[in-house]
Amino acid sequence: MARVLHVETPLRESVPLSRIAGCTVFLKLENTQHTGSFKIRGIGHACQQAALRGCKHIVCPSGGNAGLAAAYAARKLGIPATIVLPDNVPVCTQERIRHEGASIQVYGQVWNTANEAALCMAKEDGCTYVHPFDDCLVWEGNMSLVHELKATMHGQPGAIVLSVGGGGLLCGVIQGLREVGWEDVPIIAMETEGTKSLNAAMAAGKLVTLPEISSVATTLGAKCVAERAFHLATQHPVHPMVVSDKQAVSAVCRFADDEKMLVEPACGTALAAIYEDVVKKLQLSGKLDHDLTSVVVIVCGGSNITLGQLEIWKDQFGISST
Ligand code: PLV
Repeated sequence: MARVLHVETPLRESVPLSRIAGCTVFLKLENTQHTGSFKIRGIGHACQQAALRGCKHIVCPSGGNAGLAAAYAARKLGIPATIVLPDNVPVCTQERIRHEGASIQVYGQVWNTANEAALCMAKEDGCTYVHPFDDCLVWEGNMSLVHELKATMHGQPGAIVLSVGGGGLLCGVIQGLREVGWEDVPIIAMETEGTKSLNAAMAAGKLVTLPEISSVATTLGAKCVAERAFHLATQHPVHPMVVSDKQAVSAVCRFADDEKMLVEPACGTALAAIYEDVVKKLQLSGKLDHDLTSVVVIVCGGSNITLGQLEIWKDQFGISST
């Protein structure tokens, strides 16, 4: 019997963010998942299906959060797991993964290198390779988020804001919107300058592989988005937008002050759509309606953050405390 490994997350109206945006902002609090990010939805579903097919060992290459989700899912399903990480994943996340009972292998400086190593390891008999974003089971699992929105909201949102790494969340959200009949809800797809693989692909009209990843939003660091993410983004009203690392970190700080929650820069990247007036600018340029009923921000969460690390980034970017 398949078991659901994610929880239904709260949808909370944010007065501070609504005041900034000039319309009602709802926060879909994926940071409240057991493993601290939305990743458990898709990864949990993929691991479960692997277990049903008799998988003996899960191998997952990750920037941290997918690995944590895979380690949690594997523990719940009683399967051993190996999580393959690049060397920029902080100790705090590595420890959480180990505490879930998984073993860790560290390869290279970016997710793509860790992924190559994971693909080799997964050739062993009985191993199942779980991709963090480019897998139809992952998209299917991520769709549950939209079904929850449909069940909780009184009408369809005016727009949805989310971060894009490899585009697994984007795929799940677009597929979910189609399934609930909300296919005209625009998506604001946020990336940092150093991880802008979707922005680059949309500008070029084809998939683009970035020469390097350079951003504090490490979990958005996929050199190329999934083909399906690019394909869906050309069919759906998607506005790909970019913020700087400083803006992403500043959003993390302001969100902690406003909502008393600590998230990593990958999530700050989505929150910066409100804090840096990205939504307002899209309205002014006529790309989004002037009178948006509401905006839903997917607070994707993330474990790659500590108060100590935040202090270091604040110093690095010259962000003062409020
Ligand atoms: N993180 C993946 C890929 O990293 C991972 O292995 O953890 N927000 C957070 C907090 C994330 O952890 C991720 C992906 C994203 C957003 C982006 O999701 P995606 O890849 O589905 O677009 C390299």
